[in-house]
Amino acid sequence: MSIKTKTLGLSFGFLLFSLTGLFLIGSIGSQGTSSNGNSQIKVITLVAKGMAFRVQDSAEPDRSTQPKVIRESNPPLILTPGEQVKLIIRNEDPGILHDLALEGLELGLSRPLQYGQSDFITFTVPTKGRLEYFCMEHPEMMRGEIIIKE
Ligand SMILES: [Cu+2]
Repeated sequence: MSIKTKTLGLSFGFLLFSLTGLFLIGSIGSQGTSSNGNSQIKVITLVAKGMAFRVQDSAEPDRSTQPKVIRESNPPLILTPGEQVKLIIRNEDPGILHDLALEGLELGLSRPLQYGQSDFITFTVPTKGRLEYFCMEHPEMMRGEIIIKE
């Protein structure tokens, strides 16, 4: 067994490892929409933190990586008419209950979330009307606009 063969084996292993890495990065990049039969669902993750909603830019909550959170409080969500949306909420406020509801669609979680818990609501964006997302526990502080735009 020569040293050369061993090095070759190592390089091959490294190549495989790199390819796997690239594949994983590719999967993460496409997380924003997931296919469900013949329809596309847009996934948006809201994090309740510091008595406000923030948008997490990766689709699914993933505790293994540091989530990248957009700092803006209660940012407007821009959605397309007819689009199917999965709105995930995760409570990251220790000791405070939060939940999520949609004004204009009369839709909401059936129970508030404890710290660390998450849940979601799914809905189809109406073609017209006015929507707002809000926390039923703190409807004044935690409320954001949903802009419906073609
Ligand atoms: Cu709240």
